[in-house]
Amino acid sequence: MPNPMGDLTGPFLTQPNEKYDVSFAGAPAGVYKGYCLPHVALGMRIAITVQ
Ligand SMILES: [Cu+2]
Repeated sequence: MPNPMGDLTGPFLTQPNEKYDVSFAGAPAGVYKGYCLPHVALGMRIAITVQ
């Protein structure tokens, strides 16, 4: 991950159970915080823990 402070973007999912994969291979262990752009005004946040 060359720019861990940049946007982590993905496809816009609109149907239940849709998914996409993101690799954190090689990323330092820690908690990576982010938000859901369509719902940021509603406070939707994420935290991904890399162990
Ligand atoms: Cu959302």
